[in-house]
Amino acid sequence: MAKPSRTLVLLKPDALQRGLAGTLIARMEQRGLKIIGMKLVQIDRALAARHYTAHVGKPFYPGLVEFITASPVIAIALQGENAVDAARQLMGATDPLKAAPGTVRGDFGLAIGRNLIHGSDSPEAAERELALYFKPEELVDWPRDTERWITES
Ligand code: IDP
Ligand code: MG
Repeated sequence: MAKPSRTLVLLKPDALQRGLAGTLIARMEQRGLKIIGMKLVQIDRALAARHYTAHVGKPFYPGLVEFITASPVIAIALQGENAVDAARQLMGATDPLKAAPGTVRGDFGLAIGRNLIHGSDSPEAAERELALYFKPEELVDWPRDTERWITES
């Protein structure tokens, strides 16, 4: 049985500007991932720097900060078996032109700097990133009545 894990997803400013938030949330629900936290957040430069600390100094970093701080994001905490991997698979490759059809980036994106969605890339990154957006009490570990129809646990 896979270990339940948590992950952080951000619907980036382009997703909200384009009116795709509901569509993208629906994809996560349909996949069976359980939402345990969600909020609208205006990311400031300080939070952007903490979130994207691994990318500081890269050529695309200044543009990335401009983009992610340009208008609000929706931060979503997901929980489920292999939540990190499932969310990454649902997002698709970083470059939308390399993302498979059926993924968010493959279906809705064209440009690497406008790729709609963020997902943590490991359980360790997920816990670090979740703490940037959510207080512990804002994450609700609720029992889902349909759980046995979605997982075998
Ligand atoms: P990921 O979002 O698929 O995990 P990362 O390599 O962690 O990809 O990069 C973080 C974000 O930085 C990407 O989602 C994208 O928005 C942006 N980014 C990464 N590489 C480039 C690039 O070469 N040009 C422009 N933006 C980039
Ligand atoms: Mg990443």
